[in-house]
Amino acid sequence: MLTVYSSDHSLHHGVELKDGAISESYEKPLRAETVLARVKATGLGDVNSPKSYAPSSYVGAHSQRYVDFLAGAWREWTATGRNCQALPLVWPVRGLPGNEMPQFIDGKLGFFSMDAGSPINSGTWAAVCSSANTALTGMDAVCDGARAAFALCRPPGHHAGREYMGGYCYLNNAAIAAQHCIKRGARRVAILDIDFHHGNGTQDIFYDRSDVLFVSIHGDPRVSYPYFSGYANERGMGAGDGFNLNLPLPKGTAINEYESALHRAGVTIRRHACDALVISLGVDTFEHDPISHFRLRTPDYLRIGEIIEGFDVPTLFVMEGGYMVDEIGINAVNVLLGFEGRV
Ligand code: SP5
Ligand code: ZN
Repeated sequence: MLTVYSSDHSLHHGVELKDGAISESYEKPLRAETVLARVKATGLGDVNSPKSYAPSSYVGAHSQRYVDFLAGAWREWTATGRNCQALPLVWPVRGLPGNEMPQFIDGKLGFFSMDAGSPINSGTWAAVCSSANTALTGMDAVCDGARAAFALCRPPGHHAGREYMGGYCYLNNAAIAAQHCIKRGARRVAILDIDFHHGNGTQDIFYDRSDVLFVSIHGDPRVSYPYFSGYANERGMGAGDGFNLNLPLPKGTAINEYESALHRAGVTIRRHACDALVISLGVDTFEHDPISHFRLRTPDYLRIGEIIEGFDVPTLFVMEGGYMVDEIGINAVNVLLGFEGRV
């Protein structure tokens, strides 16, 4: 299958608050390079660069003012005399009115974020655009008739909501691709999120819509990030009621229980009778992932790909998380090889 990849991802390299100190983020450039190396080593198929798309292509999944914020954040931050990474430090939580967009960058950072996991530096916007364009290019291939394509996106996207960044994410690549597919004439799209973490951003974007079904398999939010969404009783609202399915699983989940959840997801996805399927492909479900709690093993990812192929829908794979850098390439590409029947 076709892989879409841009080296522009490396323009973004973030920091992270960990154990009371700032350190290099788990979400680092080497991740994407490791996956690309594996794509080439296995002969998965051609590797193309993304086409360029206007930032207006990101509006729909996101609001115009949020896209404007991301595009201008670094300039506004450095205009205050600072040259370090920009991080939010105050948030409009329950009890604070929080409805008014602040005019100053420090306030905007909090207004447009869910956590301090998405730092902004000089290359962040360029990298974020290349990541979204990678997903859009992959979706164009699928809309043009490909059975499947792989968007090797970095930074990831599924924690980014309509108006907020967080969890290493800025633009929601999977949601932008799904929206693009609808814009190109698809009547129904499904997004299946198999990253370890709940895809809260994707849920947020499509929560009140019936055309884009969202299904997520993830660590129980009572004990896993992002903590404040991902419960089974979140089923959508208004026209979207019944078009959001969360399948939280306990710490320590291994392939048997995981496969059952995947089959449940498949039943709902088939019922949606969609024109295209987007897979938010995180491999932080791996047994040795440094920040997660599932116990999937390397061969399990082949099986996951086989099962997804059985859903029988044109499929765009969009790279999300996965932080065991030594294995991330093997595990992510195993899903794709499994899909192609190369097991
Ligand atoms: C795209 C994606 O996978 N984002 C994940 C963001 C997770 N951010 C919070 C990480 C907190 C990790 N703390 C666990 C420490 C284990 N030693
Ligand atoms: Zn994740």
